[in-house]
Amino acid sequence: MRVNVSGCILELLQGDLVEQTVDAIVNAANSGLSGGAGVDGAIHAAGGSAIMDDTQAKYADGCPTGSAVESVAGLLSAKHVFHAVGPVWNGGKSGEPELLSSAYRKCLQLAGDHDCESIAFPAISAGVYGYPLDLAANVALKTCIDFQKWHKQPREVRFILFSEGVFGAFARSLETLVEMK
Ligand code: AR6
Repeated sequence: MRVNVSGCILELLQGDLVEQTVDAIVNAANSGLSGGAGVDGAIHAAGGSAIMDDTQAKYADGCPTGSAVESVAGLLSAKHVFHAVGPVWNGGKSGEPELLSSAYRKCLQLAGDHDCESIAFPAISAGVYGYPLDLAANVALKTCIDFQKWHKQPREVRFILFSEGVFGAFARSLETLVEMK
């Protein structure tokens, strides 16, 4: 599923994030940047040790929730990995939507800073961190659409959704947001 937002592309694909060829791949990291399961495990396994070496050298204090930092992409088909730290779901009254939105926005800003035309996101916080899927999809897509309305870079934003269920939730959410435009 692909939509045009003010001349930029927003695309949803079902698949594996680490197989994407883009300028920047986004990791769903933890604030210690210490690696883990899910997307994080897959990125470090496929990208090799250069990614962890670079993040440890540059960000000894980690990265706060709601933000993101850049590293090399090692063996991945990308120029950069942006390590984004989404919130752990805690019922929704602890600032989760704002923190999730700001993690996405920071990645989109990093794409501009590093001259990236294309960026691929996972569904940040929607796995181990327990963010309800429909709500996570709405925040993710709304944040990207709002950003793309005002910025020309990155020109292409892809969401790589791991399963049919996650893809379906994002597709429904995108349909609703596009109708509301
Ligand atoms: N490609 C695309 N999506 C994937 C892949 C993949 N290879 N692998 C998993 N997903 P999660 P979080 C989906 O748990 O919720 C780690 O331990 C998955 O199905 O990776 O932000 C970190 O170190 C789900 O839809 O990220 C943190 O401690 C989505 O990616 C913590 O997990 C996000 O799930 C972060 O948790």
